[in-house]
Amino acid sequence: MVKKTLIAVAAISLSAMALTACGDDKDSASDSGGGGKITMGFAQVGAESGWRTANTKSIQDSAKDAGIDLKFNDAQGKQENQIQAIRSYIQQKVDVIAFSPVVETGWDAVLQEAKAAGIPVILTDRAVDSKDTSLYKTFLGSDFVVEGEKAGQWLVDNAADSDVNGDGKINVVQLEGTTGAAPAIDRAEGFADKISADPSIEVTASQTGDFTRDGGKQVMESFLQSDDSIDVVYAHNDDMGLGAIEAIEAAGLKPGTDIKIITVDAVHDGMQALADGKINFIVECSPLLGPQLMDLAKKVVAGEEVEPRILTEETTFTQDQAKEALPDRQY
Ligand code: GZL
Ligand code: ZN
Repeated sequence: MVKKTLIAVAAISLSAMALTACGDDKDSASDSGGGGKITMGFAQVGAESGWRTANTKSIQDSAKDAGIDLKFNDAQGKQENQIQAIRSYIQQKVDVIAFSPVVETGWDAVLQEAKAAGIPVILTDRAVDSKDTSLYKTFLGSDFVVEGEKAGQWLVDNAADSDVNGDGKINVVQLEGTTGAAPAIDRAEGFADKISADPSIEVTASQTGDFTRDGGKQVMESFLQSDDSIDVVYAHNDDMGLGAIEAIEAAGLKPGTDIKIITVDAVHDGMQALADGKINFIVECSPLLGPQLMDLAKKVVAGEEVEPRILTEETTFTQDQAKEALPDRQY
């Protein structure tokens, strides 16, 4: 009896070992490190705005929820740092690379290296100008031209109330995002396209505030010093709009009343300013790309086909809508 039991026990433990062994084979075959976990290398732009902070949180939280091992790098807004991070992910043989390109140009070489290493790349948030779309599996993010169009259309629809100084012209100053960044290029393009429908609306000054509050404040200070007939500020993100508010108030003017303000993002502080009447209209740009990114990563690593372009859902907010939405906002 004892002998039979011993043989049975040995057989069970042998098969159990075989299972874990082949399990290991699967792991080493998919080269995804211990326990079949996917490893993702993410190269982030930086921490320049409230939007970016919310975007980073969404990516980090979603990786945890998805059981994906995330290697994360903050490039402090420098393209060379992002390229370096991507190269290090290639050396570490991660299963998938994702990043938000700080500017549109200069990515082909490093993307070729990732392709040669057989590591799939997912673009999030911002686009690249590479003509060879085989260099990345998909681009998940907003349509920034549409965001600019929504901002411009609001101004056209509200032109009558926007000529604050009553001189018959709607004098707009524009706070641009980071020079060369897709959102800056596209939000300017969409806005200009829509306001061309009304010749009384004119962008009389335009300068980059680099998507930061301080940048927006400094540029707005210089605009106010050189022009006392500004009716409207169009800021490519809430943070520069919030900086402009500081400059407008320091000049003894009422933001949202003496000078209308239109921004993009709809992060908490922007929505609060909108609810308080200091901003007049916000076009939403959702930073919550994490969950979709992790789903895409699993599909791409499994070799499944994915859509080449995935647009994020987003809306717009007036003052009343901001008051209503604020309590439930995640960021
Ligand atoms: C847009 C994103 C922009 C935000 C800014 O998707 O790239 O960068 O609008 C952020 O707030 O800095
Ligand atoms: Zn005017």
